[in-house]
Formats: sequence, structure tokens, C-alpha cells
Amino acid sequence: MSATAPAYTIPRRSVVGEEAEWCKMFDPPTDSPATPELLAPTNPVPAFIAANVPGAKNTVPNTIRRDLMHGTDLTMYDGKKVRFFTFSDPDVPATGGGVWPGPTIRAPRGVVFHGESSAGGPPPHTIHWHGIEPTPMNDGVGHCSMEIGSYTYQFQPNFIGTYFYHCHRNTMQHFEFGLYGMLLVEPPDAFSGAPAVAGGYPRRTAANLANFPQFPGFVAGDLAGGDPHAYTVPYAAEALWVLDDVDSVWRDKMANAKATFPSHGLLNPGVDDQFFKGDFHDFNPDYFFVTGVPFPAPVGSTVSCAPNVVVPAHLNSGVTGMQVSVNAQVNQTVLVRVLNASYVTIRVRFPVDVVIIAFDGRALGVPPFAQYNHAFLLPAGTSYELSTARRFDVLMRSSTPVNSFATVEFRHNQKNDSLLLNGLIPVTIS
Ligand SMILES: [Cu+2]
Repeated sequence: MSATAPAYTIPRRSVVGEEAEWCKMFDPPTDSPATPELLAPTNPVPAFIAANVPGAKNTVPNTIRRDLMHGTDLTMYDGKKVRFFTFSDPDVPATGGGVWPGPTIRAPRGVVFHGESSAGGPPPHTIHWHGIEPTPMNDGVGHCSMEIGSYTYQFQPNFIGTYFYHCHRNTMQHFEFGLYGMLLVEPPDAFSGAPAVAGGYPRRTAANLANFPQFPGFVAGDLAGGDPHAYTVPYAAEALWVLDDVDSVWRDKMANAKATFPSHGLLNPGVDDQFFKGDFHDFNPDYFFVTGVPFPAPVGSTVSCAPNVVVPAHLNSGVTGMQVSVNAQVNQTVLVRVLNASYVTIRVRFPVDVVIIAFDGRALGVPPFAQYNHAFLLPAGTSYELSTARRFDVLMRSSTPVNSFATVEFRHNQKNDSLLLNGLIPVTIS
């Protein structure tokens, strides 16, 4: 048997000349199906949120809920109103009007995770758990997974790290309009310690720091043997940098921008959808953000976001004290999680040496992939480039005070890499 003389063939229809159609693998179900092979969920975090966030409840035991909404106009720094799509958590009243980015989901490694989705705006929507590897039905990829009004997603997060969730129906509208949030996988015991520990810091994340003894508390250990802290390190402070851009003209002009997209079985799927027509090809962002906090200046500027921004516990699974700008003390280990949620290229520079410990939800040098990569030093001032949807996690620890900025360059990935904005994020270590 060989590639030129196969023992069997799988008949496939040629899609040559039909590039717009490739994405539609089957017509999705027309109503909300039951989750195949549904297990009892074991995620303790929904109960933790109900116990620690005022007004929150846990309607479905061990289950996180998300409502996907349409049509929130947010006011930009200069007064312009721009249309966003947002998530809310029906169990957390403070998110009721929809928030952007969506509420951060934290989950311990190894639980049976249930995410119950519903659609306050017109369906169809999906939730794609970016970087997790669920079954196809639970992957939430529009046009080739289910895409309906409500569904209970089921998966087991098996690698500690930084992920995100987003609607994957007509992605370049629903994701670009803001239907996403972070998904952070933590050690198995992250929510089973004393409440003061479970809801604050220090916390632990996955890393292999055998070559970086400046970060105390790293445990190598026996991952396969069940040690919940094997290949993890404690951190005393945490910052979340979700970098995003908005093209306000694109959002306004996009055909059918404020509606949803074709119903099941209508038109010619993947061909008559609007998303490759009109103005979708020309994306020129004019507003820039870190974790929803504006860089308040026009294209071409160098500008700082506000200092001292802390993510409220009701947007962070009940965990108190996650930061945007960095405020820490000397000799504290600080974890910075970075996501490029924009549609351009981003280059990140730190004002101090940092160690990159993970990419895209996989810790470097950690079994079972330990032989393929390793954590590495990124010297102060050295840029690191991220394309859309990529993430990296870095650790910083300074023995001397720092009063400076990290920089995030938004660069146009269609127009000669031209600089769109130079964003500054305060880093203060005192
Ligand atoms: Cu959607």
C-alpha cells in the first residue's frame, strides 16, 4: 500500500474553485441536542463562586453557565459608540447586561467540566474552548460542530494553563465583536484549600523551572503519580493581558452587522453567508484595549492604559486580586498571562527579564512533551510576537524596584507591518 496505490479510498467531493464552501461540513442540527455520553460534572468552581460572589448562585450543580448576547453599544474613550456582542453569566447578576471580555472561567485540571450555553441574542452561536481538545460535538467550532441556541458542553481539561472561550459561529463577526472570555486551568486542588487561599494568592501554575532557581517553590515531582503540584510553581501576583483591537468603521459598515446569520438549511451554506462579502476584507483597527481597558488615543500614538486596574472577583470565578497593570513587591513571583485577541500582529516587551513558561495552554518542558521544548529567558526590552489567538505565560521576579512599562505594539498585518499603536502597560514593583 502506498499513497499512489492506496488499499482503500474515501470518496470526497472536490472543492476546487469552491473555496468559500470548505468550511461547511454539514448542516447543523435545527434544535438543541442532548450532550452525548453525559457524565456527572465534578467542577467545584460554580459552588465556590456562589459562596464568594455576592448575589451569585449555582443553578445547575458543578456547571458553569454562559448566555451569548447581542447588541451592546460601548462608549469609546472619545465618545464614539461601538457595537459589541457580549457574554453574561446567568448565575452572577453583576454580569447581567453582558460584559466584555466575558467572565473569566477558572477550572481545576482533571474535572468533568460542564458549560451550559444559551443565547439571549438570536442564535445560532457556539462556544469553542480554544486549546482544549474535546470531542467534536463539544468543540463548538461553527459550521463543523453543533451551532444552536442551547447546549451543555462537556470536556475534561487535562493541562494546566491559559486558554480562552469564544463563539465560533461566523467567527470574524462574533469573535471580533467581543464574544470571548478567558479559560484558566489550575492545579487539581486550586479550589479545595482554605477559602482565603482558594480565592486569592498565592496560586500555582504549570512550569518546568529546573533551570531557573530564582523562582522558589517549583516542584518537579511525579506528574503521573498524582501529585497535584507536580511541575508547578507558586506565584504571588497575577496579571491578565487580553490584547484586542476594534475597527469601528468595519463594525458599522459590515453587511448585516447588527443581525445574525442565515438560519439552518437556508441559502447555500458557506456561500450565501455574508462573511466574505462587503467590507470584511479591509480591517483597519482604530481602538485598542488590554483586558477591556482602553489605550485612549488614536492610531499612531504611544499611550498608557490606566494604572492600578484590578479584575473584580465576579468576573474572575470568585478569585480576588487579578490585575491588569502590574503592582507587586520585590522578590515576588508575578505571573502574566497574555492573549492576542486582536486581528493584528502584536509585539510584547517587558521592562525586566522574564521567563516564558508556557504557550497556548501547554507548559514548556513539562511531561508528557518535556523533550520538545523548555522554558526560556526573554531579556528585558526584547520583543516577542504573537499572532491572533496565541497565548503565552511569563514569570517575572525582580530583586530591585521597577517603575516602568511593558509595551505592546499593535502592527497591521496586511499593510507592511505598519505600527498602529504602541500601548504601555504600567509595571510597578516596589
Ligand atoms: Cu455567536
